[in-house]
Amino acid sequence: MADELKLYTTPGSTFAFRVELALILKGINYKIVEENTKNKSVDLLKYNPVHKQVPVLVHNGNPISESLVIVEYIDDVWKGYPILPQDPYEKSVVRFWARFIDSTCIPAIFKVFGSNGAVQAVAKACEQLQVDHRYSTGACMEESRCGTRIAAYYVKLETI
Ligand SMILES: N[C@@H](CCC(=O)N[C@@H](CS)C(=O)NCC(=O)O)C(=O)O
Repeated sequence: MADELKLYTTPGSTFAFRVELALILKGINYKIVEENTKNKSVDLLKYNPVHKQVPVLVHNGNPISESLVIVEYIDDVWKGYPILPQDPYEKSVVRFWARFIDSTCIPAIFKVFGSNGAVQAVAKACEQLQVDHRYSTGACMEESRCGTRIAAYYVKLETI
């Protein structure tokens, strides 16, 4: 029986886009279920009762939440086009930076969006992005650098 994959998303969600990118890289077919985050469906609340957020990937009826967890799930189930390195140490480095970006860079950038360019918010985002630029190394980090440069462009810290 073919796999049934449904991705609960909302327009413009960068977290859901991260999951779509993984599915596209692996060449996997999936259906999109578009959510209105101001009026969430019963299914979304059932599938992600803890955070009540998109993205949620439902694979043959099993829901998986949190974009980084979903990307790792996809990488574990479909072996073609590996996303994470196989070497345990290299894998831990990628996980470290992915969590760093989610826990520090993204919140700092979101604060800039809501701050009308307030100096303190811009300075904080700049500091977090520079940490990423300074310490992330290796080929697998190119993606992260590229992501942070695009983010820096959007918050007008850098020109591309
Ligand atoms: N840590 C979550 C963040 C997901 C997230 O922030 N989703 C937003 C859309 S981009 C959402 O569902 N917002 C609605 C809400 O929080 O009520 C992940 O990585 O999946």
